[in-house]
Formats: sequence, structure tokens, C-alpha cells
Amino acid sequence: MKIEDVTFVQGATTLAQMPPAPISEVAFLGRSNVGKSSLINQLLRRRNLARTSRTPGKTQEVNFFLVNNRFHVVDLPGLGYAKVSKKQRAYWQKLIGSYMKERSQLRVVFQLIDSRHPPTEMDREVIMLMPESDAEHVILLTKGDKLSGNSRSKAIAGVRKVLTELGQEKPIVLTSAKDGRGRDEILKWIATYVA
Ligand SMILES: Nc1nc2c(ncn2[C@@H]2O[C@H](COP(=O)(O)OP(=O)(O)OP(=O)(O)O)[C@@H](O)[C@H]2O)c(=O)[nH]1
Ligand SMILES: [Mg+2]
Repeated sequence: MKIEDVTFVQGATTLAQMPPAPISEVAFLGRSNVGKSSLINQLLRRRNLARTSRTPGKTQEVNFFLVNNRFHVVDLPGLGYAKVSKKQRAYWQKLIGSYMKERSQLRVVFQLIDSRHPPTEMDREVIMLMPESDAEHVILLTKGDKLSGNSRSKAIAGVRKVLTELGQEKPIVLTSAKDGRGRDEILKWIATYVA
């Protein structure tokens, strides 16, 4: 698949605000600062489309991008960032949970996990939440450019082990927003599920 046309549609802070059009969606989900917005920019080859920051808690809306006039890419706020208020954190967590369960347009959830660290409790919770959604589930390990060759395969094996412990078997892709690794595979999954 080639990315030809990308436009920002809108941001939403409630389910009701989300675009009603029956257009297939792929969402990027994971803890704050894991690299969701950066990876979306790399995927869509647009430098500053989704806003990124070194400081966690950057994305504060559910942002919808229309790609090739065919599907939406959805940039979600990060889960579990300690420095936003407890109330705010709980709100996002709840909204993202109902988004995943109720949004009928949702075809694929790309769950981002930092390749440099073992999956956190929050990562495990997201893995366990997925069976409640009708969407496909693909794991993207982020910031793969920061790992040496040996630790890359270790990172993948570590996440596979956690998935097995939780009774899940999902595709795992090592990615980098910096050097673009994994991009073709992400596009392949999108093409497969966004028919
Ligand atoms: N080296 C490297 N740094 C990355 C990569 N992806 C993201 N980063 C850095 O990680 C930080 C967070 O990136 P974001 O894309 O804003 O993360 P996010 O998951 O959207 O964060 P929130 O919006 O707060 O949930 C930024 O400083 C990025 O430059 C990557 O693949 N490689
Ligand atoms: Mg972001």
C-alpha cells in the first residue's frame, strides 16, 4: 500500500464526538511517551502531522487522520502518565476502554510497547482488554533503533513469553520512528484488515 493522501479530520475527547462515518479505523495505543505519535508520522511520512514531545502526556485528544480517502488512523492519548491528574488519567483509561469495545469502525489496534523494557503492568492490562474488542491486535515494539542486534531478538522473545503467559498469540513487529524499520509490515497489516 502506498500512502498518497493524508488529512487531519478532528480531535475528540468523548465517544460521541468521534466521526460517525462508517470508515475503517486503525488505532495506536500504549503508554504515554512510548512513541505513538512519532510512529504515525513515520508511517504516513508526514513530519509534524501528529504532535510529539519528549515530555509524556503530549497527545490530549483522540486524533483522527483520513488516509487515501479510505481509512482513519487514530492517535490515542497515552495511558498511565503519572503527572496528569488521577482523574484525567482515569478518564482517558475509561474512554479508551469503551472506544475499543464499542467503536464498530475499529479494525486493528496496534499496541505499542517500548522495546527497551519488559512489558509493564499497564501493557499486560491492555493485552487482557483486547479479547473484549472485535478488532485485530498487533504488537509494535517501539524505538527499535536504540537496541543492538542481540537485544532486538531478546526484546521480541520477552514480549512473546508474556503473551504466551496471558494465553495470547499475536503478531509482534519491531519498529522505529527514527529509521522506519517495521513500516512495511505495519502497512501490510493495515492492508490485510482494512479491506
Ligand atoms: N530513538 C527513538 N526515539 C523515539 C522513537 N519514537 C519516539 N521517540 C521519542 O520518544 C518521545 C515520545 O514520542 P511521542 O511520539 O510523542 O510519544 P507518544 O506515545 O505519542 O506520547 P503521548 O502523546 O504523551 O502519549 C519523543 O521524544 C520521540 O522523539 C523511535 O522510534 N526512536
Ligand atoms: Mg502522542
